[in-house]
Amino acid sequence: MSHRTDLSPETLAVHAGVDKHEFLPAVPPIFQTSTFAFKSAEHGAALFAGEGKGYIYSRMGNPTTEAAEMSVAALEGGAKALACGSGMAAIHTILATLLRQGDHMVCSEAVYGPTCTLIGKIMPKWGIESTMVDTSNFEAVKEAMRPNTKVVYIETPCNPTLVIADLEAIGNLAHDRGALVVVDNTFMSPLLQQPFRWGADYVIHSLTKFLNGHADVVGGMIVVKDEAQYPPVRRMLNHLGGVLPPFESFLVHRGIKTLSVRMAKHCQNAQKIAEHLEAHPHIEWVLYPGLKSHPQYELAKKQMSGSGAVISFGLKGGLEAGRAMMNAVKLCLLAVSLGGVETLIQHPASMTHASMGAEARRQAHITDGLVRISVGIESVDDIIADLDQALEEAAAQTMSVERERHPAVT
Ligand code: LCS
Repeated sequence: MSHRTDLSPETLAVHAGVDKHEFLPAVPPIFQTSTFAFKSAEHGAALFAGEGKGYIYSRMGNPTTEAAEMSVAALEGGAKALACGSGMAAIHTILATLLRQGDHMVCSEAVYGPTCTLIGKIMPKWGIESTMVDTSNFEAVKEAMRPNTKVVYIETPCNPTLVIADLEAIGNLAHDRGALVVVDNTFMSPLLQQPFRWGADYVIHSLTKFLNGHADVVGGMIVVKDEAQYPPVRRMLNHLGGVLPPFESFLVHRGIKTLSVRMAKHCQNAQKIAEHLEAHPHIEWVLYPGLKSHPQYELAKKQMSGSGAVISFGLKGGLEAGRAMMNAVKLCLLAVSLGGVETLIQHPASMTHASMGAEARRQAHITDGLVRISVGIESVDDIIADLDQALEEAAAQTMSVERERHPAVT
């Protein structure tokens, strides 16, 4: 598995992973098979011994899955990649590879809810402790490091608070202390941020989001920087078993071909919507890395080449108004997930980040009033019209509830 490094990301998105097959198809075929026949007993034994080229069993490798893996590895500038059955399977697999009983990890405090639950509640059962910190605060990361810290796990921008960690500074710190850096690059995709350039050792993705981009696959990816990092992760994935099946691999590889045009449109739409919301009379606050008001706006410009599709905001009427707004949208889908072509709106405290528990949410500044949208690639005017009518409806409803509670209010 190797790829050219002289090509631009737009070109790699279209071509990487398209190996030349004997019939020269423009698109790699779907090897919808669980197992592969050996030419002889000796051939089978050689493949099991890791000698020679060939496939054994689709949990241990499949050509269609490999095509998707090569594509993401090329885009991230990594050596190899391993496709997993979900983003969570990718996170579990990489942490199980890198950590053992008695180890400690430092983790961004605002991460996708189930990531927080895996690291904060499940891994301690296996003797692996963690400290959750605000990774946008370098001093806090430094303070959280212990002699047995083996992994620093970063989501940047964080889900859903969109705070941004300085990948270069944290990478240097972690390496000085003998720890490895794992970056969840889901919110950016390799088109907008390449963590290996800033010192990351492993990059993971939920393929479910921008990489596949069409809301029809659940998948994950682990990308390794150097070839030598691959075998232990491969062995762990083979044994944990959370692999991506061939058909899903095909869909992901197909989705990636349009990643560059989708990301450009996502960013363009989201910037306009973030600016619109920031100026809207019913909106209390907006967080989006492309707004000058974002606390790490300068850092975002340094390590990201676009601001992404996710915007978090709060309404003046708080949680009640946010709920009313989500119930009033007509074009946007009231649904979790992000990074697909359609605009989605959801409420992290009661949905994606419910499993973390109230205390972890409070620490991570995931307030009850926070509403998150993932901006799709529809006409931006249509999205804005839908958000505006939903905000008006929410304001009218909140006002009438106030009137019922306090009849004196006019
Ligand atoms: N990492 C990030 C940053 C995520 O946002 C998600 C899922 C995952 C990992 C896990 O990936 P999965 O297993 O779902 O493929 N985020 C979701 C979200 O914000 N809404 O629904 C899923």
